[in-house]
Amino acid sequence: MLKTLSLLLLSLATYASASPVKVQANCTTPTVRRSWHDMAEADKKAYLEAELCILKAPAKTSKMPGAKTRWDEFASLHQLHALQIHSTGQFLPYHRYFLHIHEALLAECGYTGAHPYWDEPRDAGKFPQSPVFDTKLGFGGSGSGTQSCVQDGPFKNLTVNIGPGFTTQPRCVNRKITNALSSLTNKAAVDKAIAPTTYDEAWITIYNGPHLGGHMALAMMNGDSITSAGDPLFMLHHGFVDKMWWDWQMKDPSKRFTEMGGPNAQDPSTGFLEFPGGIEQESSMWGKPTAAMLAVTPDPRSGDSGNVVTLSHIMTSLGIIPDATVGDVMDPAGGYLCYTYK
Ligand SMILES: [Cu+2]
Repeated sequence: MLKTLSLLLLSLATYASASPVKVQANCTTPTVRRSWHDMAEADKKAYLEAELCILKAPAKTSKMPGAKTRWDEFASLHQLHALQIHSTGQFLPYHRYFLHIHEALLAECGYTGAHPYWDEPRDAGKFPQSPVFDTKLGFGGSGSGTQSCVQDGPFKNLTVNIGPGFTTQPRCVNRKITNALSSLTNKAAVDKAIAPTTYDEAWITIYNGPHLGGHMALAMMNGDSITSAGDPLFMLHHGFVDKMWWDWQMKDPSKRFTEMGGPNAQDPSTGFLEFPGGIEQESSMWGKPTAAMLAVTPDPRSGDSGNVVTLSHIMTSLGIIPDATVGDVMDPAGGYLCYTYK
């Protein structure tokens, strides 16, 4: 009996060290994610201060190649996963998990409030006037110079060491607003993006619609699909993308909180949906992952039995927070996550 018990304890301990065990709590009081427009001034300040703290904090793990700061480690995750979380079925769940990793980093820096998003349709067609670009209570405006470095706001003169593409070189936080493209995130575009009745169609219409529209209008980190997460504004844009998925799910919750699909890695002949030519041709733009990057990049089929994303698919942050499955993040108020949108 004693022997059985100690064997059991031993196997539990082995299991725990091999894969961190998640605590599955109930979600009784979800945090409310609000658009930047509607956040209290004090919350905006606290949020921006925490972002600055992450950008300045030294790296904590040695896993992400080229990362010097905590922010670099986070941006690196997006770079390492780039060819499996864009133009694939993983796009929505991984970016939802990515925002959850961001929440953990914000908490390390003392911010435990709700994650913000940007209700882009409110500002579509007039992005430059958005409160998001405020120099004191926002992210600063459009950058200038050859690198489009932001010239004002909290993120001016800060360095990110991840990117461009699959390189790791120091560069400024940068973006360039093209207002003519900002109408791509208007209400009509959102309605169209969340109109499909199957996940297989919806992830594509959200991806190609307001998601890409916002990226093109903002050109964060030189418009780089691999490392645009280096600009803190990315989190607000992807908060909006996550809300589109949630709005789509809420039209038929009993079905759509469990509906998953799509390929778990890019088709090499297609590559990114936003660029023609496939992975090989695209790599002339941003290079290829280095051997050090490939060594820590997870298998895109992780947890799936084939090439299609399932609820068992395992997502990783390389140790920043425990791994999670796609099933864990399907419902934002399901217990693993605990938030709602207003
Ligand atoms: Cu992304």
